[in-house]
Amino acid sequence: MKRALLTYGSVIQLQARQNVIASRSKLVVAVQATRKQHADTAGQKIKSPVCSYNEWDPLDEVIVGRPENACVPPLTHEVKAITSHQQWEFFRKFGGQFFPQEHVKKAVSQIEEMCNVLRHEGVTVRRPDIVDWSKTYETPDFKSKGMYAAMPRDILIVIGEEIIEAPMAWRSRFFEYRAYRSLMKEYFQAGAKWTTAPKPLMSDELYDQNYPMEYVKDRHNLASEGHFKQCCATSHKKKLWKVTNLFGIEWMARHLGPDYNVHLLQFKDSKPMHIDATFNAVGPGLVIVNPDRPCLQSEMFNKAGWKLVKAPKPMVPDDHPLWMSSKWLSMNVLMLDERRVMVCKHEIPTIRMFESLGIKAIPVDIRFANSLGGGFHCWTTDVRRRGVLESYF
Ligand code: DAV
Repeated sequence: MKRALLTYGSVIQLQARQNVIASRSKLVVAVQATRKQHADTAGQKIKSPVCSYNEWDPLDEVIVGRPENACVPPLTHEVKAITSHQQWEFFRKFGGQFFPQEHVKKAVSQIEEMCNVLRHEGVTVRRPDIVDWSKTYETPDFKSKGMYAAMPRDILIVIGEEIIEAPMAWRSRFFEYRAYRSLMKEYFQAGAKWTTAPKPLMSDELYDQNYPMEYVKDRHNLASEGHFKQCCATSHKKKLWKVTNLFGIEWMARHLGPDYNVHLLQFKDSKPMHIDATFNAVGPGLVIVNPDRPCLQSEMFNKAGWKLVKAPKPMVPDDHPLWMSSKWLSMNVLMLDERRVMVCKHEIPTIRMFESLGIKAIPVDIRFANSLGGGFHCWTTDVRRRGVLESYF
């Protein structure tokens, strides 16, 4: 029987020109699918340890990233395109070196505590391997070092019984998959379907060196002139994440096949990065939206009876370092099921919003970990949620 499902997806993040696929875990994809079980070579049904159809069914198993050995990315073109100008001095000074050690130590203990809370809530927690990210590496196309295995949501997505590994959009993240190899092999051997999407070469030609980095106004002009730059880029009209390109989306759509519909969502945002501090689907028919980044496809959701709830303003103090994100990590939450949400304990307005929706807040503090560029959603990848395919549109 054919059913439809809305899963959020790690779709395709890109950073480069049309002939590149780079992917990341954060686009909302609406999919229609027939649930299939994979058969082993003897034709017997085997159950996959990896299985998820949305982001709110009861969470059984999750991968939580690691701050250990995190290295500051060198200030390359693609990094400039999505980081705030105020941070560039930091990247210039520390690019290629470890993030400030005292800060990382605090992030490590906050993430350990987050793992403990998840376990206490009945979730199995898995971690990537510890890797030395300070090593310089070279491919025939570029040389880099870095960066970390802190944000598994950027690199891994589960759709049905398949786990898909995305190529990364930054050169400093090219070899990030190495931290997840042991886990991937284990899931594969236990019956998961495991796919790695094609990696871009990431040579200089891949990047649009003329993309206007300096002024947000220039980017707005680009949009109103109707230009559409794929590199580092996006316009007001077509928001692809700076880390998402059409080539990658096409790859994902074809890979998933005719049973799935992939919807492209567009947002007004001059600094687009990942979707989950912009638009976060937290329940069947419920999405938390960033009031500063309106979605151009809201109508599609309204028509289908979805409720779009505006996230309250974040409470992060101005002097707290956020090297690779905005303060909107406040809405970057993790659903443990439809009625429980892991949320920052300092974000009282966000906690109240969830409570008013009948969702119990599990407050945790990962502010030091936030500095590395993500909230609870970014720091995790859902491996297994108990649920079935449903139709939401
Ligand atoms: O502020 O929109 C969100 C998540 C980055 N991993 C932002 C960034």
